[in-house]
Amino acid sequence: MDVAVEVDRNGSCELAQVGEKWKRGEAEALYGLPFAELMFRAQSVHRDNFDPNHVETASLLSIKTGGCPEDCGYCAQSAHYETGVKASRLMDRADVVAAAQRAKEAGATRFCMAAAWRTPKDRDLDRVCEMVSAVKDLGMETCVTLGMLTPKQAAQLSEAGLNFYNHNIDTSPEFYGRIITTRTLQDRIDTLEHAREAGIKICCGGIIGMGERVEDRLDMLVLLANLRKPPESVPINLWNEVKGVPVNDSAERPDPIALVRLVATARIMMPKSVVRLSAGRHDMTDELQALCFLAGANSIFIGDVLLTTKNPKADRDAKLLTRLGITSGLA
Ligand code: SAM
Ligand code: DTB
Ligand code: SF4
Repeated sequence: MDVAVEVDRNGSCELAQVGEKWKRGEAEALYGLPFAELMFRAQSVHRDNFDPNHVETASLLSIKTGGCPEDCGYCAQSAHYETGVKASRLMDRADVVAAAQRAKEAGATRFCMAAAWRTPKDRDLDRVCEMVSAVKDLGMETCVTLGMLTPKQAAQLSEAGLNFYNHNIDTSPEFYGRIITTRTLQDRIDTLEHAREAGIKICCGGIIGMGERVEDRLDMLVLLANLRKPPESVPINLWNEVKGVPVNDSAERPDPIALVRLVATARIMMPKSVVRLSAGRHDMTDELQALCFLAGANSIFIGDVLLTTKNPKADRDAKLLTRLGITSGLA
């Protein structure tokens, strides 16, 4: 699938794609509704498609940290920036399986293994496939995020039993070039297609709080919703501050209500997708997270760390979900 960005005379950006379903104007109209109206619509869609009192719990493990050749301007693991993150080698399978077992005991139903690669080497992919099969044997859903994939690599992961591939578009087509120069948005769409073709479910979303405009956030949702099939999982990450990366120069904390509006808009535009309130929860109040769940977010990462940055402690998450009467792997 090709993604073409056309910016018309009014400055609006249209994504020309096969089977285009959503236009930016429609996303803007939803996003700009009076808050109560937007929330009512989002909750109605949520109830029609999910149990509104349930949140999915996933756990992350960085199986290969740092030293990444890509220049993603938000990331602690890029070799282009001095962030203080030490590069490490691919973990041993036994250590990964032990971490997955601990995550399962802590209440995670999905285990996501992340590697700071541009694209996996064949030898490394063989090892990751063994990890996927072993984690699956624990009875957990499996997800990996390894950078760009060829169709053959995607097929190999599928053969190993992989459930989800995480590969984010990160931001709008217009803002993308300000954040990453070492691979294109089209490269990312191609990888998503390879994973889909191989029968793997897609986990794809992005980040807010990198200096982008609200229009960029909406264009990101438009692109996701217009994919041949919207991603089964949509992670919405609030940029977690990392010292030493270029995003620091333009990052401004988004208005919390803007985050809730974006989650609600995502819920309406992608009714059947699980929307994950992903990075950034550590610095969110309980009240903001509760509003995001009301707006239709129905997945979180649990565990004290994400990849290199902080996540809320398990007891804080368990207490919050209990206070809200939300069922999850935690309670
Ligand atoms: N290297 C692989 C890739 O980029 O395809 C996988 C790992 S990468 C860390 C996965 C995603 O985490 C990124 O696409 C980005 O959306 C998100 N991410 C990375 N650093 C972040 C940060 N500081 N705050 C919020 N989200 C972040
Ligand atoms: C996603 O969208 N968020 C996760 C997961 N996919 C791999 C990663 C968040 C990383 C936050 C920054 C860090 O801890 O380094
Ligand atoms: Fe590398 Fe992924 Fe970080 Fe980009 S986001 S620098 S590809 S680890």
